[in-house]
Amino acid sequence: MTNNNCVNCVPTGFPEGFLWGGATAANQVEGAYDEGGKGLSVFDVVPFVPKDERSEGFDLEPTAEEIDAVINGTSKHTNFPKRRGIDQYHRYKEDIKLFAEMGFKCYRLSISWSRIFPNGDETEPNEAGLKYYDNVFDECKKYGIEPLVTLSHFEIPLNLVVKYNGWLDRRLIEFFTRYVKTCFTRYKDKVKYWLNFNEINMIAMSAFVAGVKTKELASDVNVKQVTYQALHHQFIAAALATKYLRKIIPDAKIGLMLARSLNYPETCNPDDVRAAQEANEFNYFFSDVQVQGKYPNFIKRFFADNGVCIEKQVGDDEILAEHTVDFVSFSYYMTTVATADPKRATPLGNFAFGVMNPYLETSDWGWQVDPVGLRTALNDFWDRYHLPLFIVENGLGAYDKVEADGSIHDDYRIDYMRRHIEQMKEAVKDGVDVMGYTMWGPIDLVSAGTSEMSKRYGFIYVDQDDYGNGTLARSRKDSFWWYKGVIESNGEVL
Ligand code: BGP
Repeated sequence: MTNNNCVNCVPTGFPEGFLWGGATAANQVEGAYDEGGKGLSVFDVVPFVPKDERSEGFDLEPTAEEIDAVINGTSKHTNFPKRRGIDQYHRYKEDIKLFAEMGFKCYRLSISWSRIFPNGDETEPNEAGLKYYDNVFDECKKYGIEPLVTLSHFEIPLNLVVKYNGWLDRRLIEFFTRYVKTCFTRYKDKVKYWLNFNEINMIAMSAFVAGVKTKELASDVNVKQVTYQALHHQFIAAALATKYLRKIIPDAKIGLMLARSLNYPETCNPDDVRAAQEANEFNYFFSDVQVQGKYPNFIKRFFADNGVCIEKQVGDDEILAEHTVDFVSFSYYMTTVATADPKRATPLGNFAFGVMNPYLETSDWGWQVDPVGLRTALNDFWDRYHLPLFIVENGLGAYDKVEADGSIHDDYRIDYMRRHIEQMKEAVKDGVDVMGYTMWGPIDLVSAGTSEMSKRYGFIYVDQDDYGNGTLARSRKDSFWWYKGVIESNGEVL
């Protein structure tokens, strides 16, 4: 019970208007990679590689020859799952209707840049691409679902990769600015919540997500130099997106998006504690710049130690300082354990590096499940920034079994979600301002890291396998009904 005369009054649950929903990305759901005038995007050339042939960690980058071969149709690969997604391009009405049935207040989706500017560097947008998203937003509106739109979810037009080496080239700022202004102008009456770059810190794991072909660099080139130069261009572009949003849709809000990595020290050995602190600071670097409007001192030390010198132009500092974000959004899947002994650290999940935590369970894909860590991560963020927080990805990738009658009893998914939502609620009670929760993959989709369909996140099952076989029919898993109840009760019935 909240007593307004009492200094220690705390919220007892989720606020009214809390944005419950789910999140997807164009390249993982839309398919129709060459329809409606769309150009190729970077993930359209990433093939499916079976588990036993895959390298550990996050390595998606094809070589320049492989990209050429895909473009010329001479590639040895034939299975490119992100080209087909789950065919949402043709089925968005059915999918949004199912989201509405669960009671979604918000649907996070991305615009595919190469649907709007097929080559990325032309001056006029593609009307068919713009129209597609008009239809999608109208469909959301029909059910009172608020769209939350990511401008760039690892979806850089392939032409910008081939011709400019992606974000390494400063001209990308101009192209991106043209694209975001086009989107803001077109959708100003339909979209009030925007995100700039999905998991902007993923660039540190793979610069290819920003279109930079690191495999082609000469052996004496410092990959870190290239990576952080490309990132600098993204930071400027993100700040300019804020600037133009304020002009074009003054009542809209824009957030950054970070892959949140909370690092625990392996022991209380001060060296391990310091290793964890460094890892946490490194994670915060990507959000600090966008919230505080400048590069933090600790990263300048990191740059100096690693021979990185960011080339900036006159005015860059002012752009960063003047156009910071309105809210902080992040994905949360796992936590990591930092050690001072680099020999003991190994890749974990898509983006993490560290040692296994003996106190946590591990998913079928080796991701360590840590609901309490979500509460800690939320509190840490809040203490640092005092800006509204939005969990825009959280979920469990798992194998599902379809019973003879078509039902899917995914109690493991319900258990995962329940425990995370409980901890999110604890954070709300701690006084953290959380504006919403869009779990990842409300409908099964193609995995970002592995291009698998069999790694399923959804409340809605999609009949398709890793090779594109299946009817694409949608069906409700047990978790569908559970999440509906969660939203209906505003998080009271878990
Ligand atoms: C994040 C991405 C998403 C999503 C998710 C799950 O890194 O922003 O696009 O896919 O991770 O990862 P995966 O699909 O590899 O299981």
